Amino acid sequence: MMLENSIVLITGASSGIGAACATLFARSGARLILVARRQDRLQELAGELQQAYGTPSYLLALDVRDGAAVQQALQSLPSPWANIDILVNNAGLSRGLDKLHTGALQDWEEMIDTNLKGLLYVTRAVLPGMVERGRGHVVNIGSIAGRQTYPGGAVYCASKAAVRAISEGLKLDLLGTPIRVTEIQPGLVETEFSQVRFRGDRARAAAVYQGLTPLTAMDVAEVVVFAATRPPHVNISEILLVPTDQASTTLVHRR
Ligand code: NDP
Ligand code: 8X3
Repeated sequence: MMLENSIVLITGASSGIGAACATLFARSGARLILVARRQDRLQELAGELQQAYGTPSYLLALDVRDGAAVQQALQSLPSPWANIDILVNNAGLSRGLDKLHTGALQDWEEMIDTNLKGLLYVTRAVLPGMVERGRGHVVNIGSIAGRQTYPGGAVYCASKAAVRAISEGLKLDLLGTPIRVTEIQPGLVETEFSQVRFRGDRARAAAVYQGLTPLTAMDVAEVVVFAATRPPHVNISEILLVPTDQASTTLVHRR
């Protein structure tokens, strides 16, 4: 599969794994639709990619939790941008690490609304065009947390288990079409993820990765691009990638 001039929509492109995906797809000659709430970050990234690779980008400052806004924005894409070839559903977050019986309802809603409902809204808006055109690939960023639950992570893990179920369901529903579905399940990746989880507590966030070598956002983006560049008859359904220092969600090796 050649990526030259493909249109790739990436949610959560303002940071971490999404920004790394944008960079690698840009390097491969794709055109990008970059989605996130922080428009200034998207503008900065788009400028860098334009300068480095001549990549054209279309920016959507969008909260994926807002189903109506997602539908409206994706239905009214200008025609050069309307035929999306690859959708990377990456926007997501965790909030807190509380026991379920002391967890904050607002944190649960934010995780479920973003990681699960947001992914559904974007997919629902993009997929009919792919089916109609007989061409497309949906890449969902799940997590090792969708396979193994860890203490204090029940709701985040549930939201990622849902991403796994939705990815499986999509593959079933799209059988008979050429549309491919991939779920990438990373372990620990050092991004802004833990800073968001701990609401800006940098010391607590840094401690998550202390003494081990985590994955980088680029490590994950390379796997996304690998999946997207297989021949059309090959569907990479799921990939679990973890740091060598991580054996499970709860077992890591720290030096
Ligand atoms: P970052 O915090 O660095 O990036 C998260 C991205 O999601 C940001 O671009 C953010 O943009 C976007 N986002 C969050 N909420 C919304 C929203 N409501 N609407 C639109 N965009 C939103 O974290 P990562 O890069 O690590 O996370 C990316 C994905 O990878 C997530 O789904 C996460 O669950 C998953 N993951 C992360 C792992 C890790 O260890 N880091 C491991 C496994 C999976 P903005 O705030 O500008 O809207
Ligand atoms: C993010 C990885 O283990 O911090 O999905 O939940 S973990």
